[in-house]
Amino acid sequence: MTQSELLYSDPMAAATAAAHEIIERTGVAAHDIALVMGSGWVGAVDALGTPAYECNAEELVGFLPPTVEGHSGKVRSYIIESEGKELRALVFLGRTHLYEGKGVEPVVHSVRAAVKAGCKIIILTNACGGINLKYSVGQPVLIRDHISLTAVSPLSGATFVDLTDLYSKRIRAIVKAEDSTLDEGVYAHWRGPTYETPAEILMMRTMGADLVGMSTVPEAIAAHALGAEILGISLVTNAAAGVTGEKLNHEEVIAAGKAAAERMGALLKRVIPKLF
Ligand code: 8IG
Repeated sequence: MTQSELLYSDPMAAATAAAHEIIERTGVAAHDIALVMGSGWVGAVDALGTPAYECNAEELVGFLPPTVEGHSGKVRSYIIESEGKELRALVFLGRTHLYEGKGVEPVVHSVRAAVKAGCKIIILTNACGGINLKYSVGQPVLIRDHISLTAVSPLSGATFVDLTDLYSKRIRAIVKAEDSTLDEGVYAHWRGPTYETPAEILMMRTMGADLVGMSTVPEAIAAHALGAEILGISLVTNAAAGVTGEKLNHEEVIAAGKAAAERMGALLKRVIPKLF
């Protein structure tokens, strides 16, 4: 069986195989936390220092080559030392999205591998559109809850997982204690690759969504189902369709992300030791 066949026929076995490769390559028996860095967030990892290990994701079982600009497809291992603690962080630079059309298995493969490699907490970052009129471009927002508009779940079978506290209240409280300016919002998951129409954004706002993006939700569900605690942080990099009358483009996304990356990287470095 090829690696790709294993990913689709037995995704958990593929995740376990990737985790064993990570353990072997890094020499770390159990990582503590994983971070998935979305569009524009790659600069935030500079604050974590120099990685102890790095490889291209596609060298590991079940990972696809990257397809989107700004998603470099690297896996890194960091040592985070603070307050007398020494933590191991697994960092994924870039992710696979539903809009790539390869199904949900590759989308959630990294977080499953991370949990299998020991991670108890998963930090999911993304760039998104702001639906709530109070947000400005470049503002990071903690995800409080989500609305899945894709009808896609990474789970199948009779796995009735409770999602009441999907985005950990405990972790959100710790992060907000560190930075009281951080707001919280509801993230709507849109398959893409098209952005929304203005009418769809009005629908989402009416439903109670504050943010809209094309990632994070399947990963949060898959990691939570395996028992991990989740923190989601969205960087508002554009006003959603119809909010300002401007058209949306990918360059705007990359530029706004870079500007906020430094501040968020420093925040993550301070916060991570406080989570354990
Ligand atoms: I960055 O406005 C980013 N990602 N669906 N809509 C959706 N995804 C996004 C948007 C947006 N901005």
